Amino acid sequence: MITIFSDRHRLQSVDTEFYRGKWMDAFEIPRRAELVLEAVGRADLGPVIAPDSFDIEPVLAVHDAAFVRFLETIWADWLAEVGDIPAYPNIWPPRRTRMIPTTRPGAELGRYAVDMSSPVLAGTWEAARAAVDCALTGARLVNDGAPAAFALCRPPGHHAGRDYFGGYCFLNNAAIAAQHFRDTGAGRVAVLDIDYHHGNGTQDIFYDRADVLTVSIHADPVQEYPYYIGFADETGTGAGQGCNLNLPLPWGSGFAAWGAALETALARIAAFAPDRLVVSLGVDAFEEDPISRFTLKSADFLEAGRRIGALGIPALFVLEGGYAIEAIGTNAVNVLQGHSAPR
Ligand code: OKP
Ligand code: ZN
Repeated sequence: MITIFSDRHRLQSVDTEFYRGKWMDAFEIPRRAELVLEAVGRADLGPVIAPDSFDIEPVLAVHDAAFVRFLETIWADWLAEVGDIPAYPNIWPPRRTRMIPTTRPGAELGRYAVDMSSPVLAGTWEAARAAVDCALTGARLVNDGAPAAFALCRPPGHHAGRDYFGGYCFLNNAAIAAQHFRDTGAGRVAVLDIDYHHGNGTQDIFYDRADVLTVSIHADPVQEYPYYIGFADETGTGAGQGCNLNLPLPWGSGFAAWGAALETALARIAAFAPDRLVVSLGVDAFEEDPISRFTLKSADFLEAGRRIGALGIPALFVLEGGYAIEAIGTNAVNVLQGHSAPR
């Protein structure tokens, strides 16, 4: 399996993040991607290539144009007004607000940001674009006949919606790849999100569509980020009714419950009979993950990969979360190796 990796991911790097009222050591750090890359090498998974450069069109196919313009330009505005420090919102718009454009970067950040976990830096736009390029290059490899490819994306993407960012995510790499599959001949595409956190951005992007099935296994949003969204009764709207499946599980869930949810997810995907599968590959359901509360073991990720592989659908894996530094590489590569294992 080919891995697509760009070292431009390092342009998104902070030492601390604001969490529960304190500045803590950041969880979403460049080292994560380097460790996954090392594990790919150790496992002899296959070649590692740099991404091709794609233009902005596939990004605009899923994200709002004004939001994309904001992401591209906000750093310059922040730098001019505030200086060379990470850019955070200083207000969020309340309900029933008119959302009139402002001249101030701190207010524009609040218009589009959902939380405090995703500061914009000098290199954020370039890093986010590089991650998109990795996903699109992987999609191209799958279109060219590869049974699977691994986009080693960082920053992650699945919390980025049509016109919002947060949860360490700026552009939705998996959704952009899924839409690209549609735009290059796939009639139906499924996105399976196995990250511990609900793939709210991906759900948002495809919620009213029948051509892209979105399925997510995640912690109950009553207890866990991103909260408010990801409940089992969210099944899609309009033409997309029935094309979103949420499988929330309570804190403490292990492979007994998680593996059963995966079976439900895979049965739904098989019934949908997609031409392409995008897997939002977060490995933060791991028992040692510092911000998560599921109890999967490293071997469970191998089994998950095997079961996904048994679908026999050409698949693009897109890295999302996973914060247990010592195990993230093993766990991500276990999914990929399970997927490639002969059956
Ligand atoms: C991104 B991905 C921990 C609290 C939660 C945001 C979590 C984003 C998870 N600092 N902050 O889905 O792994
Ligand atoms: Zn996550």
